[in-house]
Amino acid sequence: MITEDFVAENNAARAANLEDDYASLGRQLRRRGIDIDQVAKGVAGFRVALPSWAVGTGGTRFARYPGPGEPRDVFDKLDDCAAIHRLTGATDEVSLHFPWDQPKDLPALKARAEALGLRFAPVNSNTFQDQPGQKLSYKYGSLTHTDAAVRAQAVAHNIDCIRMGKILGSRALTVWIGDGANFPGQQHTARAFERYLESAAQIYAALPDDWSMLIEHKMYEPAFYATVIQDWGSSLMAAQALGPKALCLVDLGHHAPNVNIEMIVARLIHVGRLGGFHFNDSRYGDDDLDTGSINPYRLFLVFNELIDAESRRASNPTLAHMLDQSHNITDPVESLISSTIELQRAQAQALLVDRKVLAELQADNDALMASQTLKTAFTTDVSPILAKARLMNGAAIDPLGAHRASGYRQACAAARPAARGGGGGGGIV
Ligand SMILES: [Mn+2]
Repeated sequence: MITEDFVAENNAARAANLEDDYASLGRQLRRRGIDIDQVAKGVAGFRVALPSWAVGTGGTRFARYPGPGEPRDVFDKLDDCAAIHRLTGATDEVSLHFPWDQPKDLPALKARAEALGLRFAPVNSNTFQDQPGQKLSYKYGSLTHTDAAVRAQAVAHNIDCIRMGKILGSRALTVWIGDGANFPGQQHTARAFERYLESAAQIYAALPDDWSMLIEHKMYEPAFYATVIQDWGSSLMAAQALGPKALCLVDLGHHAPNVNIEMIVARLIHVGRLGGFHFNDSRYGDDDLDTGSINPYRLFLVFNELIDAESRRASNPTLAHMLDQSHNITDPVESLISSTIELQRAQAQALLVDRKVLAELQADNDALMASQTLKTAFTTDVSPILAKARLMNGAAIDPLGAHRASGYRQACAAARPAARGGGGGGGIV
C-alpha cells in the first residue's frame, strides 16, 4: 500500500524545484493581476469521483486483455481508489455500479471505505444487461419496455439501488438506460418516451429528500437507430417533468462528433439543471478514452463555462464530478491519476481567464482578442500550481512518478493472483 510516509519521502526530493517553479509562475501571473495562491487554493478544493468499474481493465467488444493485479472484488477496488487518492489528493469519492459492486455486507463496505478515507458518490443502476437468475430480460428495453412487468422489474432495481446507496451514505442515483431501437419502426418513439417518464416517476418518488436523480443521455449504443434518452433535450424534458431533484448528467462521450458540449453545459446551467459529469475523452464516438488525452481545449472550454457560472453566482445545484473511462491498454490506476490531473489542469486554466477583460472584449465585438484571452489562459503551463495544490492536500508532487516508484502494481499482482478473465466493468456507460 502507498503510505503517507512514502509520499512525503518522494516529495522531499522534488520540493525545492517545485518552490522555484511556483515562485517563477507566481511572478508571471502577478504581472497579469492574478494571485497564484488563490488559483492553487481553487485547484486544491477540486474533487472528482472515481468510477469503481474503471480500476479494472475495461475492454472493447472484441477483446479484453486483463492487466496484472486487477481488483477481484469491490474491496480491492476501494484499495485502488485509496491509492489514487493518496497520490492525487482529489479523489476521495467512489461511484459504485450495482449489481457489479453488490457485496452482501453493505455496512462492512461502508466501514472499509471510511477506514480508507473514502466516501460514496452517486450510485449507478444497471438495466442494460441481464444478470444471472434475473426473471425478465432487458433485451428489448427496461424502463421503456413494452411489457409492464419488465418495466416494474427495472423500476424495482433502481429503487433497490437507492436503498443500498442510503446505507452507504450516497446522495444520488445515476440512471442510464440502453433502451432504444436498432430499426426505424421497431419502437413507437413517442410512446417509448412516455413509458420512460412513467417509470422514472416511480423511481423519483422513492428518492429521499436530500437525494438527486441524475439522468444520463446517450446518442447511440447499444441501440444504434435511436435511443430513448438520446440527447440533452430529452434529458432536460425528463428532468423538468419529474421535479427539482431530477438533474441532467453530461457524459462527454455521449454526443455526436463536433457537438458543442460547452454550449450544452451553459444551457443546462441556465435552467439550473446541470447535475454533473462523466468525464472522458473521445475521437470518434463514445470512445471512453482518458480525460484530456484527445481534446484538452474542449475540456478547458467546459471548465471555462463552470468557472464563469461560479463567478456570476449562477443558480445551479452542486455538481457531481465523476470520471467514466475504459482503460484498455494502460494501468487503470495510472490512467485515473493522469485524468484527474487533466481535470485539475482545466480547472486551473479556467481560473486564469481574465473575465473582466473578456467581458469588455465581448461588448466591443473584438472576436480576435476575446479568443486570445481564452488562449492566454489555456496555454499557460499551470503544472506548478497543480503540484502545489497536491502538496497542500498531502498528496504527491509527481503522482505518476511516485506510483511507479511505489511498486503498487507489482504488490497488487502478488496479492491478487486470481484476476478474473472478463465481464463486469468495461466503461460501457
Ligand atoms: Mn457515463
